[in-house]
Amino acid sequence: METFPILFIAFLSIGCCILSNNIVNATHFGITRHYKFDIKLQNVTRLCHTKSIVTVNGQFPGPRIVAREGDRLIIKVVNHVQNNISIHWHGIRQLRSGWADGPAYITQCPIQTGQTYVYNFTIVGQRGTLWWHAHISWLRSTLYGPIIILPKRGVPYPFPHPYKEVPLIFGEWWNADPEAVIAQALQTGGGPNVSDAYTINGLPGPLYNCSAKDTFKLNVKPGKTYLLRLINAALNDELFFSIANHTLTIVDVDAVYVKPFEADTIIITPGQTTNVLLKTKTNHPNANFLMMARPYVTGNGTFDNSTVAGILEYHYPKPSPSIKKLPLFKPELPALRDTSFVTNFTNKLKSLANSQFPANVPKHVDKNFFFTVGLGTNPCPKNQTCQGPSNTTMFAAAVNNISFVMPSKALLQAHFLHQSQNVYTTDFPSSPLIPFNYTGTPPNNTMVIDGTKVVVLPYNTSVELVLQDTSILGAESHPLHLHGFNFYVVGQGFGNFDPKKDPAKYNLVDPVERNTIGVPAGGWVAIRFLADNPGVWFMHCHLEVHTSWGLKMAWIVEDGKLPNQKLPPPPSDLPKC
Ligand SMILES: *[C@@H]1O[C@H](CO)[C@@H](O)[C@H](O)[C@H]1NC(C)=O
Ligand SMILES: *[C@@H]1O[C@H](CO)[C@@H](O)[C@H](O)[C@H]1NC(C)=O
Ligand SMILES: *[C@@H]1O[C@H](CO)[C@@H](O)[C@H](O)[C@H]1NC(C)=O
Ligand SMILES: *[C@@H]1O[C@H](CO)[C@@H](O)[C@H](O)[C@H]1NC(C)=O
Ligand SMILES: *[C@@H]1O[C@H](CO)[C@@H](O)[C@H](O)[C@H]1NC(C)=O
Ligand SMILES: *[C@@H]1O[C@H](CO)[C@@H](O)[C@H](O)[C@H]1NC(C)=O
Ligand SMILES: *[C@@H]1O[C@H](CO)[C@@H](O)[C@H](O)[C@H]1NC(C)=O
Ligand SMILES: *[C@@H]1O[C@H](CO)[C@@H](O)[C@H](O)[C@H]1NC(C)=O
Ligand SMILES: *[C@@H]1O[C@H](CO)[C@@H](O)[C@H](O)[C@H]1NC(C)=O
Ligand SMILES: *[C@@H]1O[C@H](CO)[C@@H](O)[C@H](O)[C@H]1NC(C)=O
Ligand SMILES: *[C@@H]1O[C@H](CO)[C@@H](O)[C@H](O)[C@H]1NC(C)=O
Ligand SMILES: *[C@@H]1O[C@H](CO)[C@@H](O)[C@H](O)[C@H]1NC(C)=O
Ligand SMILES: [Cu+2]
Repeated sequence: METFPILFIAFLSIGCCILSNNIVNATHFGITRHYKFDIKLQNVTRLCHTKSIVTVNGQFPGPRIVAREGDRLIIKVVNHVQNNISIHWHGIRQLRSGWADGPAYITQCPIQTGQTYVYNFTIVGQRGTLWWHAHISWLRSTLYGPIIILPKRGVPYPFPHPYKEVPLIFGEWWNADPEAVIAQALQTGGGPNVSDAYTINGLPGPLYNCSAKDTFKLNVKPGKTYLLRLINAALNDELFFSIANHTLTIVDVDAVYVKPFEADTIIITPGQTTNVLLKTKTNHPNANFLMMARPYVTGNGTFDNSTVAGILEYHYPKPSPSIKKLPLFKPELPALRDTSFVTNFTNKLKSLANSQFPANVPKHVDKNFFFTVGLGTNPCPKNQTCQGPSNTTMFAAAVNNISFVMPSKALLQAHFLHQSQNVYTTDFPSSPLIPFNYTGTPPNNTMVIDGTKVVVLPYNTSVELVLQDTSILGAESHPLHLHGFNFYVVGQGFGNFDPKKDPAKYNLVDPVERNTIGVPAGGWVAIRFLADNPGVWFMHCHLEVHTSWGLKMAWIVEDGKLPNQKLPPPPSDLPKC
């Protein structure tokens, strides 16, 4: 069996996370890789605050999963903590393995204290970077880690082979317990307390008080190409990222290759991944360079306006100059609300669309959907004073004004066993019940409808979905994530989607293919996908606060007629509730 020489040391503050480079030769096809995830508490100190956090195997961030396209992963998760747990393999297509997808109460009941569940799935037709994270409440704030998918053995990257590969995973750190933060917000109806820091590989870096020793350092040699695997695991913030005096070449997003292009800064929403090539300077620069990330902001709410920094250090031959005495350069990041930068960047993302990596964009559409996404309100309980937009309302969020209520039984079991009664209804509206000027003056009534509603799709339905932001309580960008599929982003724009004019402008040739897309603030995005994967598939905003408020729904894709078009029965250890 092939093993990867991966060095992973939890809490290592320097130079962690370099992947071996000589692992892409010889022959290989589809082997099984076993991992064990022990969910347990670990004391961790950041920003001079020590707290006990929920981790996988005591590591923060969690362990990396490294596999090749075609491999099977068997991951045994054992829950040793008091919280209910479930783990999602974000972006993995889970073809006919929906029981392993992970969102709590959607595809499985949570793994309760003392219980074990084995996630079992294969990686089909994907190569790049994905990630795993807890998919229940806000536990993903500390339960997350990279999934590195190498091409099949002997298959090269469609770009120069990098000298080293390094995952960079952005996170969000609270000095308080994030579970208490979201519980308090849901109780008061107000916005949750914002985080205290952003992190790179768990480390906030030198721009925070009491944090300089917790700085991610990337030690590089001159004249080499490094592949950085960027993952935004932050809970509530889209991020700009840049490295001083270095240009990045974007080559892959959400585990799909893209036409390479260069940029000094990238934008990455929660849920997205981006592989970039970093070419180091030919000669020793006699300088150090900060890499920094800070938020792109669109909404009206408060946010964590801080900056995480790591350091790019060149490796000097001995006798080396004192690293500390070298000048330190800082990158220029776009302004917090620089939407034009974001639009410009996202417009450059295109599929390779060649014979080896075709863009299989659905050319015809069987079913059109138009979903508004945005905020709204629920009434404050009668005996309470709330902290929502007014003291009589609580914040809510919705898709087509339906704010999703988590069921107490998992949807997938209910669907599979034909026991949907009292769990979900199939009347999710395919367009808004009451049309309005979505990006104009909002309607007076901002109340949402609470319910557990789904859309049912026959097997192999070709779907077009337009996601339209609303200005209710302020226009805001929403990174929508679809489980179980990649989709093609065929169009986007600002204002209200115009079904007469906008489809004519669609890109059906080389649109980017991905699993998470930022719906532009005050705008829309059109995506297409083929519903070729039977199961129940969650779709939600990847800003965790919006998900908590109900910006989520599910698609049920029915079985097809052929045996290989049906969802197999659940594994025997599937958790119960
Ligand atoms: C964390 O620290 C507390 C207080 O010092 C201690 O009681 C506890 O055993 C520690 N937990 C772990 C998992 O090390
Ligand atoms: C994983 O799933 C495959 C295909 O269903 C099955 O053959 C295999 O036995 C499973 N392995 C484990 C450890 O559950
Ligand atoms: C949120 O912030 C407020 C104001 O600083 C504080 O009183 C409250 O305890 C915080 N809530 C949590 C759960 O930390
Ligand atoms: C880095 O960029 C700054 C600003 O563009 C420039 O002044 C400086 O000379 C550069 N430094 C190096 C070492 O490339
Ligand atoms: C965010 O911080 C930057 C400097 O770090 C400051 O210029 C800006 O005014 C702050 N913005 C907000 C909205 O707090
Ligand atoms: C958009 O990108 C192009 C090409 O890189 C550049 O020339 C232009 O200045 C960019 N515009 C904005 C608003 O960033
Ligand atoms: C409000 O009333 C409900 C039901 O009567 C009760 O369960 C809840 O604890 C009360 N909340 C407050 C804040 O008093
Ligand atoms: C709620 O807000 C209204 C008007 O904004 C105000 O008159 C009222 O006193 C507030 N109630 C409480 C309990 O704060
Ligand atoms: C919607 O509102 C916007 C902003 O107020 C306005 O420019 C636009 O004309 C309105 N559209 C329609 C169809 O009323
Ligand atoms: C909505 O509110 C505006 C002013 O706040 C008012 O003029 C209008 O009549 C209201 N519309 C409805 C349908 O209540
Ligand atoms: C949100 O902010 C925009 C400007 O940034 C403002 O026009 C709008 O009134 C605000 N909406 C709410 C609900 O606060
Ligand atoms: C854990 O999940 C079970 C099954 O849904 C539920 O009954 C229980 O209340 C949950 N426990 C906690 C601590 O959330
Ligand atoms: Cu959102």
